[in-house]
Amino acid sequence: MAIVIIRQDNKIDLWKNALLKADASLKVYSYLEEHPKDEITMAIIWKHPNGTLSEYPNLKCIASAGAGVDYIFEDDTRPKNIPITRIVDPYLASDMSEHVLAVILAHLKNLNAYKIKQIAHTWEPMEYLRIKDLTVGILGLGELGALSAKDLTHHGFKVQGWSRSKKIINGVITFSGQKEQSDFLTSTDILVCLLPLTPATEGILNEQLLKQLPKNAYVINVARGGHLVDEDLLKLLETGHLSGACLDVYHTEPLPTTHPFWSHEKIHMTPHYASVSDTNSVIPQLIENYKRLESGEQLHHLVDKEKGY
Ligand code: NDP
Ligand code: OXD
Repeated sequence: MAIVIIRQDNKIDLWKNALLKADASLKVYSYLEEHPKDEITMAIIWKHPNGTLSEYPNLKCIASAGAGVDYIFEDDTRPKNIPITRIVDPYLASDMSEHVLAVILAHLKNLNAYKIKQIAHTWEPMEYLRIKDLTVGILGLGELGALSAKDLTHHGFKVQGWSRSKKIINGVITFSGQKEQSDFLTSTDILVCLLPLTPATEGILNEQLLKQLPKNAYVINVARGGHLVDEDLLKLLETGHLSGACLDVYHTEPLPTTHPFWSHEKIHMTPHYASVSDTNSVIPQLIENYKRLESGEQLHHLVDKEKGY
């Protein structure tokens, strides 16, 4: 049994060292080094090159190193009959919650608009918004969305959320399914997308949905670029229906330098770094699953392949 790490950023050594530090007896390889492919039973991956997963004849589990698994389903050459797991981690959830709070407060206090004015040497006070007057609506009440929702209530926001199945979260008004979507949208001033990207949610942030938000609503997409129809966002910012947006994720990452989002005054961008798996925190769950693979026990944090998340 052995583990291969497959990712295209510069973090392979970080992950390999963290695994070995946690358990020196593990056999861990980078997919870029010489390694015995028939010994690999677990692949710990993040945005792997398509095709690489099919090189391991005895692979028993695909473990996403992040919460999202959309990129795995996009690879049609992946082995389809083995389990996929994902990361569920308290820091991943609290880092996201802190990011969402920071973005919302920056919006309320016009911090990004002031930065633009500062660069132009313009002294121009702007009206600000108050927490007590605003309802934040969160699309997706899973591991990340539910914590964000709870945390925002502690700061005094009115909070509501929408998910596939009905949820009960203290202090949060919950909506579920297509039938309740409109009621959720029409009463949401700040919309936060924390849905997984699946065929059912692709392009969900489109004109038809965003137009149901009240005028001057603000949109935060921290889920996946594929949720947003870029042209529809630009159009609704242009018409003034939306007051602004903060985006962490994009159709193509890094976002091509020619994309209109880069220079849009009402769009605040971050580079897909709202919340990132902390190796020290998530390695124990990966090793636990690796041991479970060996003993044939049920794995933790399994992805439902039917639902795609
Ligand atoms: P979960 O799987 O725990 O939660 C997903 C939520 O979305 C659930 O409440 C689910 O409903 C709901 N949902 C899924 N499909 C639908 C649908 N068709 N209609 C309505 N609701 C739906 O995911 P996480 O909270 O762990 O993560 C969410 C996403 O956040 C990830 O998939 C990833 O893309 C993104 N992410 C982004 C990061 C960043 O840095 N920008 C970092 C980490 C994650 P139900 O509960 O009923 O199943
Ligand atoms: C994730 C991410 O899904 O970083 O974990 O986007």
